Amino acid sequence: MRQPSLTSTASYQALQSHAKDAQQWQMRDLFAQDPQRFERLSSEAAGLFLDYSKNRLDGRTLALLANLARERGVEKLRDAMFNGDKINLTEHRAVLHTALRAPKDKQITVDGQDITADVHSVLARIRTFSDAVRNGQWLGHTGKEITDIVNIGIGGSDLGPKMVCLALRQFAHPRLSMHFVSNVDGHDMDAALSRVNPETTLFIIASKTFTTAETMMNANTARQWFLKNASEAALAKHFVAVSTNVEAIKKFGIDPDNMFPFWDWVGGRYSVWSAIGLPVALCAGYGYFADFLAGAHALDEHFRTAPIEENLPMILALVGFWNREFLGCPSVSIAPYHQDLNRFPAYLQQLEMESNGKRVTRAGDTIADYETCPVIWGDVGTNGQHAYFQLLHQGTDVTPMDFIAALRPAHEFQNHHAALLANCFAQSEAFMKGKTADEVRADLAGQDPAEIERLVPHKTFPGNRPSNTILMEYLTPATLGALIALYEHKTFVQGALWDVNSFDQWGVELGKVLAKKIEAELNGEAQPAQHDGSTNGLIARAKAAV
Ligand code: G6Q
Repeated sequence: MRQPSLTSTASYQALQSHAKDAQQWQMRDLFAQDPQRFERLSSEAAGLFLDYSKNRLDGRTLALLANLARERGVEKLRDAMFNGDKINLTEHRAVLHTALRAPKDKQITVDGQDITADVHSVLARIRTFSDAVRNGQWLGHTGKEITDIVNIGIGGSDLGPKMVCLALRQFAHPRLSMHFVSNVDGHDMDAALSRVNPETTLFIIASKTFTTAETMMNANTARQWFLKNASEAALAKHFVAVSTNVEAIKKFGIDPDNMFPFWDWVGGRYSVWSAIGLPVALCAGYGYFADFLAGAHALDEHFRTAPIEENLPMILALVGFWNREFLGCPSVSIAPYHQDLNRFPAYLQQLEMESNGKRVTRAGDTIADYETCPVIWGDVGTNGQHAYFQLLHQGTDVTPMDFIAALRPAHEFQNHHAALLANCFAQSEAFMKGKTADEVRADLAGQDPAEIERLVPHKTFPGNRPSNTILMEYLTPATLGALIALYEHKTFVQGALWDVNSFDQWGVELGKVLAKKIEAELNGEAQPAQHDGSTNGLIARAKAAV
């Protein structure tokens, strides 16, 4: 169905004229004028608190943005997603990662099939298997307990479980070390294999399609490495698969009893809640995996039922949309002030950029008069402060920030935690307030006046730079589940506003096809094809180096 173009809608145009005023606003003034601003522009759900008061907007901006969301049918599309309608229009698929975390009694059907029953039957298998590995009942082929788990997968079959296992480090089983091999670069596999013993290692081959080139190459290498000192019969104790493709896993030599299925209505980057999350259940235990799902479900229920103005994912999406469309911000930086969330920015990079990095509408029209997904990037605080925060404070682009922190630590070094939170809050304050030329002059008072004037422009901070702060009490499986679901739904809402299909990723295909051709040429299995001059030259240099 073809929607009227975004920019032609009445609410978009109302926002455009409102933005002419808002672009002149100084956040310092907005805070001075409204002592209740923090209370007014903050909201809470599912164990997460969102402060969005340090943005260049006011109540009217939000009301206009909420009108736009209504006019663009965001709530209708949300309901269609939860309902299992095939909203992934280019792949004719339902989008039901929310069903993976729904309770047993929730009836959801796809093509007449009760998928909640399917989901819970796989969860029961995950529970039995992860319990057996963790409590030492599942043994390697020489009778030893498993000590190392190597997950082989890439993209959505890697980033989620890796990020979550790291984030839940404090809940990890003391005997089990987790390894993640994703890159086709042999150094990745080499590093993992050099740290593990085949007798005590369990490999998880995680691939929805079981055809992904990198994963297949890594899986075959792991299999050959394992078979150097073991028979084919021993594979059953050391190789399991997570996939939708039972035929391919049989061909690879994995017993279908060792396969944990999922379904085509789970997108790769939304799959950590499915059997792709098996490493999480192994590492943290099934109970915590269930808490992780429950945390996400709590956020789902909030997203499904709360009015737009109080709805965390809606607000986060609308504020981001405002910054992108009307304040012209080309990127968003994610700053978790929690070391265990150090892979969270990379996870969000895939989630948001693969979902909404699109340039045609759902009906296939080229988007010419508005911007879509900004670049998502970042790293943990306080590290980033000593690296790229310079640009964020004084560079020519304005980059909105998302600060994420837990109010209480899971360690006993209270002084570290106070220092961490102080830095987190100080940064958002500094981005918002900046430092005026007069404040710099006051700081330098007493020095040579000419030297002061020379330094003033360098030491001035423009401020007025937007940020959100997301707080939780502790980083637990449940709050982590809610946090990821918050960003999933933010991504959904923005995709709906931009009218793009957030659930396909055709843009990754071209490079895959070309790489296959070039690989054959590098291996001497195909005649050199006619590439452009640069590509020909690079191939020739690589061949000469062999
Ligand atoms: C995610 C993408 C992509 C995918 C990988 C791995 O949404 O589709 O990152 O997860 O390409 O695919 P397989 O799981 O099929 O190996």
